Amino acid sequence: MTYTLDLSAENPWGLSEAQKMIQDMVADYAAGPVAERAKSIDAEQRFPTETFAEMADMGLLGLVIPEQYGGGGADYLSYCLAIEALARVCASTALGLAAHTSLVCLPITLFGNEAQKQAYLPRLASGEAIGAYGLTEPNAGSDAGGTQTVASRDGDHYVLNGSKIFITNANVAQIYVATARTSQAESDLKTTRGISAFVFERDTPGFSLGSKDEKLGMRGSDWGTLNFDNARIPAQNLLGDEGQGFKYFMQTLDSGRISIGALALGIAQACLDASLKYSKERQQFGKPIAEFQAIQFMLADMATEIAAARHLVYHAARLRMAGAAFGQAASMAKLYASEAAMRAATNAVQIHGGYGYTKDFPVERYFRDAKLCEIGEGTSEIQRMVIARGLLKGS
Ligand code: COS
Repeated sequence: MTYTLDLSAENPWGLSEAQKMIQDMVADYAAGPVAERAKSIDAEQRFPTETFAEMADMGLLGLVIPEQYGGGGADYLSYCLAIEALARVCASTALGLAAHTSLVCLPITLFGNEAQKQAYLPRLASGEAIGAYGLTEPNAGSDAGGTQTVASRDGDHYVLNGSKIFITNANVAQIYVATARTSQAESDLKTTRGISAFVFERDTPGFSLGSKDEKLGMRGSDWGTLNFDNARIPAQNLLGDEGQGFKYFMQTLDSGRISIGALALGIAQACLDASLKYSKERQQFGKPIAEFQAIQFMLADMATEIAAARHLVYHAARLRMAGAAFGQAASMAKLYASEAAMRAATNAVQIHGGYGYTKDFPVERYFRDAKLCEIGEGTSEIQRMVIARGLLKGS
């Protein structure tokens, strides 16, 4: 597939009519109820169920799911634009939608069989079910291949034992995808080959939810622990082929990282918006602080880094849409955008001074939320590893 960019003053990012429509629709919606709830869901560490019901009605929960399974069939850049627009107002809401979409809807679409797609995608698209993705374990974080959750075959079931931690949407989901080791062969234990992926429901016998941690940021997004205590998952719920789960999950993360880049971009933009407004209003030494070069340089750096991050994020999405290799571009987009968001948030708090350190202004929330982008779906160090490995392989 090829695409032509139609750049103009009104459309500097070369978005299609459909992409602009989705961007505008989500931005309009986000400016209303999502903005109103952002502060309180953060303070109360509450998942905004009502926002997800509204987003389901708008078709946002199934945006990239193919139309034949009840979704919107939108392209990947449209989805990233939606995440960016939400994150500009409430990063927690954007994170919940991103985990549902790129980490659950996508792997079922890409690796599920027809029966699985029909069973799960329409429910995920309509909002009847929210999705959660279980990869991280107490001893398998950056080393995702260190998975210790075990799945033993027992007749027409797999019996799972182990746990997954730091799982976004854990307590609000009805449909989960997770990895477990199906091979205990000595040769497989040291590799990623014995790992398989499963899709299953919340009411699976032996499956339960564990503790909910107190978080620094992204407090309006749910996260928790998945426990498997002889959990019986029907063999037909194996996602794709046995032993291929690690690769499926890595491919899933390649896509997901673009949307985390978009999320970081939204936070960075919110930092710039707030800093511009505040620096024009705040008077010190007889004039607005925006007239001081020290502040102007911070604003200029933010704007420049946001533009660079936007190029990287949109380009990675477009590579994915074009069917080209995009893993390295996704890691670059995620790495740069999340670090740019953290720098923008640090400067936004600095520009706001003492007020920026209080809960009266939103920049302290942006600061706490931005940090997650440097950690979730692969730390900055993991992104650098992926990029460097690609370089050394010559891609
Ligand atoms: N797409 C498809 N296949 C991939 C892949 C990708 N992006 N990345 C790796 N693979 C394949 C490799 O080709 C290799 O296949 P073979 O066994 O056939 O040779 C296999 O998977 C193992 O790859 P590798 O040896 O590179 O695995 P490592 O254990 O070294 O791990 C990293 C690679 C570090 C990149 C991976 O563990 C990772 O991304 N970790 C971070 C996990 C993460 O993001 N966690 C966040 C929580 S999830 S929200």
